Amino acid sequence: MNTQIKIIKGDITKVNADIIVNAANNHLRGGGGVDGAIHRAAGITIDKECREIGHCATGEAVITSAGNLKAKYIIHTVGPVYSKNNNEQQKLLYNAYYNSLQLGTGYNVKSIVFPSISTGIYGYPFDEASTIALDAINDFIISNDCYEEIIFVLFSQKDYLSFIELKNKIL
Ligand code: AR6
Repeated sequence: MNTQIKIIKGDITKVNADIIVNAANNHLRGGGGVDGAIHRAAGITIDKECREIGHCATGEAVITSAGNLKAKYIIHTVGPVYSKNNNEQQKLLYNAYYNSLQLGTGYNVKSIVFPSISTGIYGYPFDEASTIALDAINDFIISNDCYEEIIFVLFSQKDYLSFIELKNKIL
């Protein structure tokens, strides 16, 4: 099976996919940005599941049901807070994507959608973060073909156009 990489613009809570990935915080408490939007749309059962799990280390991923969303699952991953020239952070951002993809393979799903992790409140420069995201996805699909579709959803027109340009360069 060939995995398609799709890039769309819009609100992740409206995207049709089996798994929605959330850019969460270590305590799994719904925050602002995409995390807040996902928790609001999914409803209170997700808050409860997240409280039971309790914690997610940066670069790791955990899974819950998707509550009121159309998706089957939400994978909550935590990206790093940006600071300049930090190799460890690059690796943690890479891991956030890779570990989310890996975790989803155990759930008999065909599609997964990512937001642009760490590029909002956590301050990662968009192009740098997107390059890491594309590298992680590329590495993953070389040895795994369980997803029919890996989707990126970008919130702004500017991010959407930049991401397409980077994808054309990298993949
Ligand atoms: N759909 C798609 N993308 C969105 C949406 C949406 N509804 N809303 C925002 N974005 P951020 P982070 C984009 O800040 O940097 C939370 O408080 C946004 O434009 O949501 O990883 C958590 O609890 C940006 O490009 O995530 C953590 O504390 C991208 O999503 C912290 O923020 C990521 O922005 C995580 O910060």
